[in-house]
Amino acid sequence: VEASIPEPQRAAWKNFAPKPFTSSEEFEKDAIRHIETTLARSMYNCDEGAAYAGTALAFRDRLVIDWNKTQQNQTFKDPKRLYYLSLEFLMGRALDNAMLNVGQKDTATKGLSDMGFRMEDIIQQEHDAALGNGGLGRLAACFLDSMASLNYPAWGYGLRYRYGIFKQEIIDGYQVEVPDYWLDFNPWEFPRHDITVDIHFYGHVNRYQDDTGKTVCQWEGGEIVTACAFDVPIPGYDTSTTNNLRLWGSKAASGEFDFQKFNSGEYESSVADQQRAETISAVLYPNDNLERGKELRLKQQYFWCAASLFDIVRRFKKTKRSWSDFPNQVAIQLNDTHPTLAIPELLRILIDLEGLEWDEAWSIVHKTFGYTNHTVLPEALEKWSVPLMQHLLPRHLQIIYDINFQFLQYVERNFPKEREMLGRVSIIEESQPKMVRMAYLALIGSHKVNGVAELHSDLIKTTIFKDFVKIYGPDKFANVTNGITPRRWLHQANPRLSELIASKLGGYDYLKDLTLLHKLESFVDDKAFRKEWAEIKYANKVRLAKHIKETTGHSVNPSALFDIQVKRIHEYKRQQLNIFGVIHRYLAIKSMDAEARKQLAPRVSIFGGKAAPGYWMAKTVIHLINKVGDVINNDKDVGDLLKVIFIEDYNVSKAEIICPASDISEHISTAGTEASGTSNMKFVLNGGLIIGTCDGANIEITREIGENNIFLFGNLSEDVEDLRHGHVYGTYQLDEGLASVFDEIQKGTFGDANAFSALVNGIVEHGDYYLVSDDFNSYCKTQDLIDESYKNQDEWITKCITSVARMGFFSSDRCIDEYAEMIWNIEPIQPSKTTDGL
Ligand code: NBG
Repeated sequence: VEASIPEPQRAAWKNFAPKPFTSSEEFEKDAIRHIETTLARSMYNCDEGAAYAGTALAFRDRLVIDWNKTQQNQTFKDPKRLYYLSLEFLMGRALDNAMLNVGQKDTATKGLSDMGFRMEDIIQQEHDAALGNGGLGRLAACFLDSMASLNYPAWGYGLRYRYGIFKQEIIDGYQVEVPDYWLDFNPWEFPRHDITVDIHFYGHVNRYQDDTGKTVCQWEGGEIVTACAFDVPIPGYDTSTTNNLRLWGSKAASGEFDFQKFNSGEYESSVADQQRAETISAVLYPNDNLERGKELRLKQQYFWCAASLFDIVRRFKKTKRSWSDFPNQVAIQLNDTHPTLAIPELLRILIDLEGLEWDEAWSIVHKTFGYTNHTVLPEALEKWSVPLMQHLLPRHLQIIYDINFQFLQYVERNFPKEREMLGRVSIIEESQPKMVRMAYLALIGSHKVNGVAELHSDLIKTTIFKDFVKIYGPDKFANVTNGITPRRWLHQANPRLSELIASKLGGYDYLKDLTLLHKLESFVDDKAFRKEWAEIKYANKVRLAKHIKETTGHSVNPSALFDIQVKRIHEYKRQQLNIFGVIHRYLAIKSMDAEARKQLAPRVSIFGGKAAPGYWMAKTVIHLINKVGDVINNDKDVGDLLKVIFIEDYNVSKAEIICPASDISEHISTAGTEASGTSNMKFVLNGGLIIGTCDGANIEITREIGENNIFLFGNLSEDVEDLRHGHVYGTYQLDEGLASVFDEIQKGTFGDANAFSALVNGIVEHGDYYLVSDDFNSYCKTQDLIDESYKNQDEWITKCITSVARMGFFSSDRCIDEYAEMIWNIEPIQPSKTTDGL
């Protein structure tokens, strides 16, 4: 490798390769140079925005040096790499994370202060990179952080949406969506104008026999759109490893066709073609746990899969290895079914373009892919109509039929007495129109399928994939319980707590091995430690109260119990249960005498989260929360005893303020519906307790921290089905407490009752699918228990400290090690020590 570099070039690099700053003066020099020369601003117009840009660019310089080195080191050592295909990466802000991961935040804080700026204000200038909806996208972002921090050779592949998840405004209590154009100034991406891939859509397949008599398929006609690479550096914590996240943007192919149109005066239509091409990567679909089968979404999926695979194959081919080595060099993880087309696409490349036989190609493909399932909700399982797929991807549909044919033959051979199973497990659903079941395709094309928490991984084996356990045996299925990165979710979001923990544990090693937190248990009785712990929680609540004041105008008392539910609004997550509970509490307070009121811990119920723009029921829930807030917050008789706050536009950077400030957070999905949840982990890691159902990762959190440290309630997942069957209109009894809540709503206490009738009727008349009434009493009683517990602050703090000490398992580092060992078969590679990356 080295020999290929001409001597003069090597000498020049040796002398003049840029060196990262090491002191606050050097940082200032870099930042000011960028403000002057990259931004063309002077001392006279260096506002906070410019100071942010200068700081970001100075850190970017640092990252790029490590990034180049890492890539060079990986090219040189050529280890097996992992490619994480995800349609969502919910990254949030990058600057604070970059500063902390490279360990130079203090240097920059000092430098900025010398320049007259406060670090907190500068960090706020950055726009969130919000290329995701919720947990699935944020998980992908945590995974990138862990993969880099653990020195795994890994890449992320995604789409570069021009518009991320919409911004939410609350107007008159209703959600209003505003586009999120986030790319005005984005120093964290590098357009790679030289890395492009032409992506083919539509057309037809020409099948013929070549000279040797072999059947050949050629995909012809249709249109081409070009994918351009945009690279984002992902710095690891306390390592120079800096991995790559490659996002694809779409643009019109600069083929002759357009040029001819342009020359012949069809300017408008040539521009229209261009816009049509750019539409592919224009916008993130704003649905969480819901699929709607839109053609543009399928185009996005293929565009991104095809570009990523071309890139992966190109990199592999450079090493001149034989194809059978492909699975030894490449692991591809499918984040949900969104990238499932990568399976037929790799088969197409191997068979149609590289001339491999089916069996050899299939064996390569099958060893290469792993598939993570993130939901069992039927409305979220992707299916694409056969006619649509035939139209857009004719060759892929043929390949899918071929896969299905081989698979069904296998099933028939092995289970000759169970012919009725064939229809159930077929990739093609025999409906009108026929549909391609993407989860089945992903499962059949992968060597491992995993769920994201124990209960969920068990459930997929007994529900949606039951037949497949029989066909393939249980070893094809695995569990990898989700985790979160402690760098962002503790160190960055809660710097004081992180520092306090470090002071007890003798340093920050626990950020690299979160299980070290267990040593905190020996300090649980340490008076000074407990005092400081409580002070930090209080300060974090003051910080959130300030945010609430600034954004909603409401003053909340930081000494009150902060009860928080922030996540996407969804019926299965049951924000409706929470707000009905709030109304119930309100009615109880109204009926209490002065003495009883004195006994009650004041409470602030805090909500946040977006509803998909077309999800009417979810929007109704937001409306109800805001209307209930209007009434309660203005009821002088209630005062500080109860406040209801809806935080607008919940996103990653707000979560960083919110998670450290909870006393209680709510994770109250109908049992069996929330695959894992990850904010539950964030809240506990920041010293808050949980009220939750026996669902998703709540179960493992309970096992780790102990059942005395969590407030569980509600029916269990094994009982859900029977309870639903029992909900026959006219025969079943609504919970009494809930009935009184509904009466109040119907009286018009919270405005026009008709506005909320769908919500109420969904429970009273339409079967209460999410078991709100069944769980209501247990929920309210558990909330009362929380009031009691909170009064004993001594015990409460003990619970909090103990819980944090036992959260080590939930680091995303542990997940990534599990994936690496069990599914990807990859090893970390040590970063190179030399400057040229060799
Ligand atoms: C979500 C689940 C969450 C889980 C995340 C990450 C989808 C399809 N699923 O419970 O609802 O924590 O995935 O695994 O978005």
